[in-house]
Amino acid sequence: MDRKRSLFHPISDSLISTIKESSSIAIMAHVNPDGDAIFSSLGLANILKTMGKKVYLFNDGPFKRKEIMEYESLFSSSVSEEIKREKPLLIILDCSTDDRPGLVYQELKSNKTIVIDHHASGKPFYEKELSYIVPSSPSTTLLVDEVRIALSVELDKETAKYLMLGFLTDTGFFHFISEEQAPDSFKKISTFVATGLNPYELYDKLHDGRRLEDVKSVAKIIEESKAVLSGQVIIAYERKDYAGLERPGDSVYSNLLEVEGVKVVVLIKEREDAVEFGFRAKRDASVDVGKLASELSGGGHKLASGATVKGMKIEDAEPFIISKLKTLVN
Ligand SMILES: [Mn+2]
Repeated sequence: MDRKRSLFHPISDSLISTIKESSSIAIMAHVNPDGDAIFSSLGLANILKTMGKKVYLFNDGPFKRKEIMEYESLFSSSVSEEIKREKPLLIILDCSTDDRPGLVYQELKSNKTIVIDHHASGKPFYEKELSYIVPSSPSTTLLVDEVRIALSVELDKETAKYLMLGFLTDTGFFHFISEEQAPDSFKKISTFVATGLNPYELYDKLHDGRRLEDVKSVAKIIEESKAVLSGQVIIAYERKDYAGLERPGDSVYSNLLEVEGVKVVVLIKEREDAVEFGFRAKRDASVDVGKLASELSGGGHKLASGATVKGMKIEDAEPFIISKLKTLVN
């Protein structure tokens, strides 16, 4: 990558003027929200409120992850008739396909829509002029900050906290950031920190407060994991009876990616009438799990992705995914 060029390409004038001209705005992100989905929603909401806009926050949930639970009450999962009549501008965050924003989206999908996202794969469902899609960005929150700059809104401490938390969850606290992403991202982080944020407090917010039972549930998943394809792939299972409170994926991936010789970690999640695959690849393994996921109609990035295969039985998942990965890891 050309080092002189910014990681974040310019935002179209029509996107900025559309926001400026809209008095009421509805914000949505993907269902089963993660930190980036919720914190980009909250950060953008703050920015728009500073501009005097009426802002509605929507998300179908569920708010399972510890770091987003406390914000659930700020989000609505249904759209009132009044809001439908108001026809707010829709801004969709962190979604690469039109099924990701969930059921609330169906109610407002005929409204004028802006999409801000950093996913590389997926089926585009947006108007190019009114979208800001930057796959090289480590999080959607950093793109929201670019929009803030283009709107000439000053950064306050609370907004900076949200934007930084989305970045930290999507990069596993700097773990998944590439050398191409680092310089421009760190410039942004320095402006966030300059508002008075303490990185260690944010680290604690993301990592502390687990219940011992949850940590033990993660340990159980790791205990059952196994190496295949000469140790290049580790497969783990999140069974239907998994009882941990939060989604265990992040802890499972970070532990198993530390194993010597591993290139890809697969988490096979047993769901009602479906199997969900989560993929994480080692940076230096040159395996693009984003491509693999999009082959399975899923989405994600080169190093982190996921896909759901409907109707698949749990016992078929492992041979299926091993046959897919066999050619990729060699
Ligand atoms: Mn994201």
